[in-house]
Amino acid sequence: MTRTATPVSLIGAPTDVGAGARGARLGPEALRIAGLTEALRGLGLDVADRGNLDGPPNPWSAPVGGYRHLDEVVAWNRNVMDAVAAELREERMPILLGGDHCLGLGSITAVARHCRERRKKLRVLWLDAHADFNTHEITPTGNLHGMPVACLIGMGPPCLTRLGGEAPAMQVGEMRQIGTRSVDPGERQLIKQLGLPVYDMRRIGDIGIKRVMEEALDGVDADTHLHVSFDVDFLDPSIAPGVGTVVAGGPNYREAQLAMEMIAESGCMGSLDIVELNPILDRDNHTALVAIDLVESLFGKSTLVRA
Ligand code: 5AB
Ligand code: MN
Ligand code: MN
Ligand code: MN
Repeated sequence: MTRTATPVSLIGAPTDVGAGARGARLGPEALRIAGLTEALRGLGLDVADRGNLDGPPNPWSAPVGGYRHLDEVVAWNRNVMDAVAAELREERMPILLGGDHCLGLGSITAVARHCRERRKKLRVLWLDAHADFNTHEITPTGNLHGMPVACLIGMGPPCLTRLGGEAPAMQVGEMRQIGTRSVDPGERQLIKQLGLPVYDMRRIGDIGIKRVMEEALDGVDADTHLHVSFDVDFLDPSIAPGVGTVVAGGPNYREAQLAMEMIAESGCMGSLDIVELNPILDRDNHTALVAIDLVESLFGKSTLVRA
């Protein structure tokens, strides 16, 4: 029996207010031009492109009190949260096209609220070279794309931690970080102190991406809403150079593809962020094409010959 796939909705959030480099604001167009809608339709999915959200421009100013562009980040995240919530209410799968990763806060806040309303378990897979676990006290940059995970578990300014009303939006134990390889000293301490589950690159090297994904997906069942937050800098820069913060030593093409295939096989993905793509730093929009290939795997394109 074939299950009817959930219809998907693309939501563009063209901003880089949370980032340290400009250019992620062009991410949604780069993904569209590289053929995201066509690729998903090619897999038989019902795709609606909702266009781009609006929000304040990037003031490109210095951090104040440990935060850069806090008001702008709040405004964009409110819009993202509302747009993601609207799709979930209509039983559609929201795909957030970032934009920088501060937007994961709005997206996951909406998803977490949806899970509470529907009494579903939440599991967030944070595919990223970075932990994004800074607070205003320990951040080396003040850039809010390095803080969404801390905000989600209730550490941060109330305007962000209480974006959805209640704080915290989610518990540390509901997240699995995968591909981590660049962690600031303060983040490292906090990860240890709070027990954030992290599958860093060393772990992937030690036990392999297959075991890592089995463990990260352990306990995910029909009652689970799986949210995938795909920071494109998760990928090794040799295959994905078009991101603001490249870190060498990431998953290669096949490792990333297998990770995505295994997520697809869980059948539980209910929402997705594609963030941090920076076409200004890319060549011929190649990184967008790689990201789309991998998103196709997330939606069930298989390398199994006898599939
Ligand atoms: B990304 C850094 N840890 O906080 C910071 O790309 C980098 O969303 C954050 O993962 C990278 O500024 C944020 C040095
Ligand atoms: Mn990130
Ligand atoms: Mn990152
Ligand atoms: Mn980045």
